[in-house]
Amino acid sequence: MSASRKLRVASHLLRAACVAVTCSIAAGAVPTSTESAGSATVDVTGGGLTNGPPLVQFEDCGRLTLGALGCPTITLGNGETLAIENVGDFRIGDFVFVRGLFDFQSPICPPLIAPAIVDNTINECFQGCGTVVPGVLCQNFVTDDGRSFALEDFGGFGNNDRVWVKGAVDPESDLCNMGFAFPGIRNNTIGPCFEGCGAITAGPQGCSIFITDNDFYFIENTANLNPGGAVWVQGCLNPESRQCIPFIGPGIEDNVIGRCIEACGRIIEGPECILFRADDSTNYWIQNTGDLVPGDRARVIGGIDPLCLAPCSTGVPLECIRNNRVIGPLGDANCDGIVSVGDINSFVLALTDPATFQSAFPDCDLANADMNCDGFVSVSDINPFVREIAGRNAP
Ligand SMILES: [Ca+2]
Ligand SMILES: [Ca+2]
Repeated sequence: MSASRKLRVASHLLRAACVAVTCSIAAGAVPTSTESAGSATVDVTGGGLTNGPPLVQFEDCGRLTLGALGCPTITLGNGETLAIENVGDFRIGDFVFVRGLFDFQSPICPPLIAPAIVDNTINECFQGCGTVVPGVLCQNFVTDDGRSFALEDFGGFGNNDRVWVKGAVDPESDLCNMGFAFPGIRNNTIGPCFEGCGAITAGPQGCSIFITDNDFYFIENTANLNPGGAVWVQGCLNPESRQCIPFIGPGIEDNVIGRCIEACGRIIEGPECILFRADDSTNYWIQNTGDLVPGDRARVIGGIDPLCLAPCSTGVPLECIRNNRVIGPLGDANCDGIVSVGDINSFVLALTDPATFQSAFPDCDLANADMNCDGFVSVSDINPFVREIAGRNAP
């Protein structure tokens, strides 16, 4: 293995260790340069790697993929792929939690002698944000998709905390401690949930920085998305992240990353759930619909979750918009929740005198009157407004 490859692998182990330590235990815990890993210990910064390093414990989530030589591999969030010994009943494309031994020089994918995960267990992976709730039988973690799990480690988080969790799904766990099986997540890490849109930019030491309207963070996974473009990120917020040594600062770790979306369209009734049909005719599953109902025209601002498979059978795979806010219904210029002839006067006011509009309707978003979704309220919104009023109030 080349020196640079060793360094990259070592840095991955270090980051993985940081996540396990600081995103599962109270903020401020100090990871040392020598991380204990199961019964083995590896010096991840010193010369330990060059003299026949011991096998170290490895656990992480990734996508099952097929390597160049036909060997099963796991592709991690940072794009690194590793050969893997046991895949169980899982198939290529599944998102799995792998726990095993990291062998720097494994022969499991001949003729290569390469880093691999051996002697591993494999489970479905859950990775994402949700909320801690007081369950009937035991404290629960409810995912944004509405699934309930007991957790092996709640990390001191309590009711209504918004948390990020990653771990191995056990459909019939005993984590509820009530003498019967309950879905659980084992070997989990947990931390505050970060989610939002921003931009990636180059930081010091080759690190990447994620910039939002208010703040900036070191960020672990940038995928191959172009710097500067608007991206959506969901991950574990570590207030004292050490992913960009020697700096210590707020960092988003173990994150997923996708496109940001801001689009206008209509809320529609899908076969099994409510969908958002953007003006370019693309349908999306949408996490938050606010008070909107099918038929409403709206502006949606959120992120495309690259890991989401829409829980809504439409015959075609749907992308999911998460962590979104909605503005609308568009045309509801007096903000009484419905689009009607009663909105005509307030629409004219929004068009002609925005300041007076805002003082007359302090809780109303001026964007409700931006019918053509160009970011401004102008005369070009008049025709679409009239059409919306006529269309929504047709007999
Ligand atoms: Ca109205
Ligand atoms: Ca407009």
